[in-house]
Amino acid sequence: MPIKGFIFDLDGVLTDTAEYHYRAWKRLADELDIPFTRADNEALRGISRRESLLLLLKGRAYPEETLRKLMERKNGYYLGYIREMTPQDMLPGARELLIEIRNAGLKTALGSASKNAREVIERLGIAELFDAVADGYSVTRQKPAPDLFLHAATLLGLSPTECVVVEDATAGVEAALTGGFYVIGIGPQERVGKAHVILPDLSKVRLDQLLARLPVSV
Ligand code: B16
Ligand code: MG
Repeated sequence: MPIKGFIFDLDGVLTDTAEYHYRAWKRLADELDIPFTRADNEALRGISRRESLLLLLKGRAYPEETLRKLMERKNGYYLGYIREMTPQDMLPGARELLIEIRNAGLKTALGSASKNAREVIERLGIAELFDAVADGYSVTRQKPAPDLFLHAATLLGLSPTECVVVEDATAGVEAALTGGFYVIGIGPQERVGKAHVILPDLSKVRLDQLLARLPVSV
């Protein structure tokens, strides 16, 4: 089946909000006196807010109400950081590829675990470049479950085998493969090695070359 649509992850693919997530989690961890490094933050890539908090707490138990307040506090810090985002914060080549895909008549969706995804794409000035948005509010089971990408494909009216998912996280690549999508992994082999195509980033990436590298049966 030919490719008819692309589903883009947000953080780590279109923009680098991982840095802001890191600063917000680090601030919370410092306040709680819990050690938290950039390496620890790497493990949170593509993981939901709640799962991220549980990883940060490293087994420390808190009542549900406290967990909710800690997530709220972290998100407040994060929102403060992303308020400074502008269209300049797109990662190299990402906007150009999105535009090229749309000009070719293919559909585009966002498939991000973030509950702040809509605000981020507004700030980046790319909200109009998506036919559909699937975000942290769209499904209950987060990556590595395939639900978010399956939801995005449904919104586009396409089947998984007609879609390419572009992801930077191990959990996201796994989610897309489980869902039966073609996957482009952005980042190092050890992180996205299971994807069909692996790229360091989206700079200078051309749509026709990308499609030619996918194992699509026509
Ligand atoms: P929020 P993505 C993910 O975005 C981030 O990679 C991950 O670090 C974050 O915890 C998650 O969104 C939830 O974000 O706290 O804003 O709801 O990579 O799926 O675009
Ligand atoms: Mg990501």
